[in-house]
Amino acid sequence: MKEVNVLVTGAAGQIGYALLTRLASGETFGSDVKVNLNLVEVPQVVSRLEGSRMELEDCGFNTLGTVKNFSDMNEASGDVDWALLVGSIPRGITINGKKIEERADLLKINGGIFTEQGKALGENAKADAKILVVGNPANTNALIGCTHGKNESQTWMAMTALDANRAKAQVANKCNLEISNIKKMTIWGNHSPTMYPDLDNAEIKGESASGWINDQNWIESDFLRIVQQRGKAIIDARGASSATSAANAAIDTVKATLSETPEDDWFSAAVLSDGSYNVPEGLIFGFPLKADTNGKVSIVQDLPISDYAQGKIDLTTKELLDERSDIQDLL
Ligand code: NAX
Repeated sequence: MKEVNVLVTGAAGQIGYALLTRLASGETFGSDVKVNLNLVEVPQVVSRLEGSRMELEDCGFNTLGTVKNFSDMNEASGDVDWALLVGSIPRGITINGKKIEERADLLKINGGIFTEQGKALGENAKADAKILVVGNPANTNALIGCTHGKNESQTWMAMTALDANRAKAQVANKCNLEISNIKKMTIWGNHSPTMYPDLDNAEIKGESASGWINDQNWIESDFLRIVQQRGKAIIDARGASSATSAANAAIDTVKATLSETPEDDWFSAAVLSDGSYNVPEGLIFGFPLKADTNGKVSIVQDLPISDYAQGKIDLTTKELLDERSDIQDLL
């Protein structure tokens, strides 16, 4: 049986809990691949992972390989094919008597974490490892990790698939269509309320989604607001942030790179900008992506961008440039 080594940080958190069974069950990597899991947590919490390990064992998956618990990223990173970096310090936590509310503080604290994690993965993970950052602020955390990874053959991504799935769901509701009819959804920019979900280049049954919907007022007001604020709406309703849907989006992103992307579709994640669409080089930016048969990820080129869309893309670009300047000393 083939094997895949998958590292998950924040594995005892709520997204981690929803993620592990889906990684181990055969659903993600296939029924002929054994999944070895390296679970990583902060030292105070690492003992809880033993409970997760026991539950995974009790699921009886044929595809479950080893499950190892770590609080040291260097030890956990050895020969890893995939790293899902879910753990981070949330807004509102109190550290050394100070409540962390400001974005700049949050960026700095998480920056320290991602510096170490990036180094560990760059040195120890496989040369073709893929790294998906879920922990917020995801794009800038990925930028820090990628910079310190110093390993150009590895692929760093920040997750925007949840935003893309949210956008597809809203369009499906609006048009009374099954979700599988909605393809080529792009989330441009940051995983934050400035993200831009693009309906001009998304397609419904091969036609531009914005043309099909034919209601620009809905697109520019309701649709944009609902997608951009969906995370907050879920917190307000559930009393906790998205977990099942976030884990699902991480699985979608992994799966999207495991085989060649179909001709009539693409997927959404944030990757290192190479200057495509005039996005400054070196930002981790949400783009439309395709994977080839070897799992190599590239940015879909030459999509038309309207003046309206460009204004939105400029806004999210500015936010990412501001975030980068807040953590410049960590790069
Ligand atoms: P939880 O607070 O339930 O779990 C986070 C876990 O990470 C905790 O168990 C904590 O001990 C661990 N952790 C913290 N620092 C760590 C480190 N240095 N190494 C290893 N583990 C560490 O949060 P959860 O709801 O699971 O969310 C995790 C992250 O995902 C948050 O940053 C959250 O903001 C982010 N999200 C990102 C989304 C995206 O689309 N990119 C959407 C969902 C989610 O909000």
